[in-house]
Amino acid sequence: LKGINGLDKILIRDATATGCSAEVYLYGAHVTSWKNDHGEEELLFVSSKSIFDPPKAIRGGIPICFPQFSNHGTLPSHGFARNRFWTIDNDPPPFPTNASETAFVDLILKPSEDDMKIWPHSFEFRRRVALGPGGDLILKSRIRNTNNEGEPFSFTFANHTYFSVSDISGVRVEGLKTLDYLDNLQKMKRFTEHGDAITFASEVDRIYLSTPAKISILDHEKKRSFVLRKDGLPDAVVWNPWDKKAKSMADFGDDEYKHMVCVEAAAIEKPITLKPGEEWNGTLELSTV
Ligand code: TA6
Repeated sequence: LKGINGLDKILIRDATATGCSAEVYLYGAHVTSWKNDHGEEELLFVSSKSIFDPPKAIRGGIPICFPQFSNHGTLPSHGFARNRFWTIDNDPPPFPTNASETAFVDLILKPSEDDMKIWPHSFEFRRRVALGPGGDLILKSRIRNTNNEGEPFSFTFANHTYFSVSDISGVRVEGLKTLDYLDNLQKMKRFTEHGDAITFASEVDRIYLSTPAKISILDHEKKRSFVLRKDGLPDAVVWNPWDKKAKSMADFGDDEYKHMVCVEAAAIEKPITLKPGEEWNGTLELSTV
């Protein structure tokens, strides 16, 4: 399919249930829409001001941060996977076919010569976007060090998911109590979370460390929760830009911070190191209750 600005996108539909679907742009392997069987409404936030014009990343949906999260390293912020055109991976399914997946697409990214100039490591990054039972969204990442010999490489990673919420002031993130976090608004100083839930009354930009496999995001007004289930992704970033930072982003509406929250299944505190031939798997499953 042709998406915005003629960029290619793929729509996957749940052949069995009605209304469940997801769409992913080849640009960035970027998921920009997810609808499950709870009323077929759009569950992800994409900014109305997102420019869909490479090399700028799409604002919203689920950007992939690889091989570097944020500015923790020498690459551009969040690395370059979200700024590249991926291809459809027709090789033998890199992921065991799972009967519960009703529809999926497999995409693959390998570094270009230019990429090797800024990050001199050869890799294969395979990404499966799938729909599961009830229209759950399943995101599988498999990254392999394809250097035959030579050096291992290390990377940090995040599924930078923008969830659509009715009003950020009625949102609670649960499951992170007693955990340590690094506060990006205070020079990455380390704190411990004492609250039962994270609520929002100003900009929040934190990396929670060694988090549980399940995290919930409650939307009070909609009486609905997002549930994240993750494996291989120990950390979780919680971000809302609030008003001032929102105004500073050209591809983000001034008031849009009220209708989104990012909770990002990630691997940041302990970079992942792969020896030649080794691979890493990270899985994130999103559902609503
Ligand atoms: O995930 C939170 C964060 O690292 C924030 O610090 C903010 O920079 C956000 O990502 C968006 O980054 P981007 O490069 O997409 O504008």
